[in-house]
Amino acid sequence: MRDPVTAYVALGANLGKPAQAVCDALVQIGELPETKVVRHSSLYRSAPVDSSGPDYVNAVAEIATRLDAVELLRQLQLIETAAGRERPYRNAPRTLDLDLLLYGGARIDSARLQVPHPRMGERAFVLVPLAEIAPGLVPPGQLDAVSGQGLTLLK
Ligand code: PH2
Ligand code: MG
Ligand code: MG
Repeated sequence: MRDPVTAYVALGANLGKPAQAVCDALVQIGELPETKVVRHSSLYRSAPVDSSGPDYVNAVAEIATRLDAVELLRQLQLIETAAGRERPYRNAPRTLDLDLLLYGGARIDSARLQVPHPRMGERAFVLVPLAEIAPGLVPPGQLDAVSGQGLTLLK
């Protein structure tokens, strides 16, 4: 069996009960086959960035998984769908968004999946929680660059 891979998943929600959806998703990710949640960040609140609707709740989880990246993505999308995720248009407000940020050191550029996530370096709602649990992965200059995007600690 393959060795576990360390991967990072960004969680976000701004419809329904966003904090509850993010907490439930952390549990569900830990229940995926061949997968455990190693650690997760605090929850953060922020205004929508290139999106609309209520404030978002965001977090990042570090996982160890034996699923390959495409199967992990498929499983994450099943969790999104079970949480009532609809996709009426790009960046629409959502009940749950689970984005695969990093999968070991892999670089993947397919139609369905890009890893590292192409926009992760621009977004405080990803970089701040990621730096909380994996400071070595976020260069300080990158954090400084997004520090103007308001983000408040939820719990
Ligand atoms: N996700 C987006 C677009 N905009 N803004 C915030 N604050 N949080 C998000 O998770 C988010 C967003 C697309 O996935
Ligand atoms: Mg997203
Ligand atoms: Mg997404």
